[in-house]
Amino acid sequence: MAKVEILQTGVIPQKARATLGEHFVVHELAEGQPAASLGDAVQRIRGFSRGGHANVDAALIGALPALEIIANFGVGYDGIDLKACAERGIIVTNTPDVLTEEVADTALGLLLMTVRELSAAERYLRAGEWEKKNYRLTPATMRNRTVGIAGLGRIGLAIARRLEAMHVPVAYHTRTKRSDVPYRHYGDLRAMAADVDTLMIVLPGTPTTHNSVNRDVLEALGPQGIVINIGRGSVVDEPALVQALKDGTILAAGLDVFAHEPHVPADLLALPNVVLLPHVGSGSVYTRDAMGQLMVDNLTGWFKDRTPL
Ligand code: NAP
Ligand code: 8YV
Repeated sequence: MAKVEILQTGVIPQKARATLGEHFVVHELAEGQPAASLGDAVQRIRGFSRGGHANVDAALIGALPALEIIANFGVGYDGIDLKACAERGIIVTNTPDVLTEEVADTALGLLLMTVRELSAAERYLRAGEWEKKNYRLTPATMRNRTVGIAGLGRIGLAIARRLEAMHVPVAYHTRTKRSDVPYRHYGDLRAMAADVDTLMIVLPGTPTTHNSVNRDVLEALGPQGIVINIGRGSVVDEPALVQALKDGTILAAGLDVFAHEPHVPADLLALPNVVLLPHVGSGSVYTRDAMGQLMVDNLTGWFKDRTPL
């Protein structure tokens, strides 16, 4: 039987790329390259492997009349036009669970780096400064902090469990109160920010979360406030965050995600009270390979018997 033809766009691990090649005829499309450059193949492409946050808009979906499924490499599927998919009955799959613990580990690392200034302390040692004087005692500590987690889904919960082990009190904000956790629930993000001093953002990038961490929320968090964003850059009003870090509205921030990746505003780069990571939440070979395998399994499951995982 002839292999199904699929489109691959955006970065995925080499291993997943090779596995895709075993199952499918793979057409590669670079970001920004028009679908028309694929010639007749656009009529035959039935599946789509979407890596690296590549933009999948209505025009691209419309250019693929036989498309049945878009398999996303990643749990967050912002950047895929879901309305256009729904109108055509196109299935969209993602890669939850397999990255949950890795991203939670990264979130805790970023939190500790920010609160205890660990990256600044390391830069200090490497610069030979320790020979002259001890690194300063950090103004912040986890010992008297309460963490409000915005988004207590798979990853938020894995972060909460780690914080519990560290004896750090946890509260959370979601639209729906969970019945399976002991933490205090807030339906209102600002109200939670007013009651905690550390905001851990694990929200997806959607129209309803867009810029929801705004000046108002940052003011409620207060001058000892620390913001960690491991969710999506679009959730935070980035200019408002920069201003809040500059004028002491909050103390510090640790960011793995940004509004316009991979661009990081010069204002943020210049600030001493921010720790910046290049979106590495799930970025180990082990976890990215697990995500890649799940993405491939979603495609093969669909074309075998219409059951993506
Ligand atoms: P999930 O299980 O779907 O959890 C999402 C959580 O957000 C749920 O608790 C949901 O609760 C809450 N939520 C959604 N919309 C909301 C809104 N408008 N207001 C308040 N709460 C809202 O997803 P996950 O697996 O934990 O992943 C979360 C996100 O992390 C992903 O979407 C992705 O953007 C990001 N992520 C980042 C990295 C990285 O490398 N930095 C890696 C993986 C994932 P309710 O529905 O009850 O509101
Ligand atoms: C990305 C992520 O998938 O899963 C998500 O939502 O943000 C990450 O795991 C990763 O950066 C590869 O694009």
